[in-house]
Amino acid sequence: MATVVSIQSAVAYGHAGNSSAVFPLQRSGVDVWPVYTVNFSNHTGYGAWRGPLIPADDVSEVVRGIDERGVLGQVDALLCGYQGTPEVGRVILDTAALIRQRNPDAVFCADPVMGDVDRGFYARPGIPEFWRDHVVERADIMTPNLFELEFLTGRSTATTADVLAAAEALRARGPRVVVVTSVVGADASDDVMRMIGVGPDGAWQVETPVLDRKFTGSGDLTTAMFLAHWLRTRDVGEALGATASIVYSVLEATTAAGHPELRLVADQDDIVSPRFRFTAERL
Ligand code: PXL
Repeated sequence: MATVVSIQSAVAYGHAGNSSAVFPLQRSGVDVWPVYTVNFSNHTGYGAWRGPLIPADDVSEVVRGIDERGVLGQVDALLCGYQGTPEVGRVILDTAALIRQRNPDAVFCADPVMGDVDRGFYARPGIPEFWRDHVVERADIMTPNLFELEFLTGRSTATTADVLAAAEALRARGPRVVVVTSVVGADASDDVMRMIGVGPDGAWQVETPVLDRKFTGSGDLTTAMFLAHWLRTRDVGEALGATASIVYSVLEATTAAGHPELRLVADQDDIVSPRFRFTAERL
């Protein structure tokens, strides 16, 4: 069984950050040690929310407490996403270094959550630059959406070749594996959504139908599932296919239920045996 430390937000209502990642990881057989960065009522996509950002020193104390149990060497991966402040970003980088010290084989999987084509940048000022200037060079796996990939690399991505070139440019700066999510359009049909994964053994893509609504927390679910299946298979194509199958199935169930938040609990069987199956193809 894999073990993951996941440093992300908590929301009481709904599913984003750790509230979107922890249960699906557990349901996939991954032991998760969640560390929280904010304690919000709901995700920020609602435009209003309440509850505190957790100060960086407090986040750091929680990690230190885990280390004092002498167990960080058991950790296979550190997962991180939405960051409330750049100070918490520094704690995440320190944690990545500490885990690597305790287990040199551990991987650091970072989802550079900062914005998307619909909302633009929603991370607080300084966060996008922190990702670009400090996290990219330290991460082993990164899962930007197309909007985030363009910011991180300063490239525009009108075609599949552009997406691949940008993903390779990001890989050249650090991460061994880059998974680009929410690839719509470019030179493919407008009714498919693609994920494109690039790793040491080449590039892969997987296509799913576009669902006619927006979701929050789906990126957090995607990164968590990719990490779970990457740890299981160490194969970009396999992990991409499994991830697309699970995420599309959950989003389809959420859409059918007309629910504003991901149907992760009601639809949990799709995490283990998704009703819809997609396979990645080589690019
Ligand atoms: O899905 C990313 C995310 C995570 N955590 C919180 C958020 C969001 C996106 O809006 O608001 C608290």
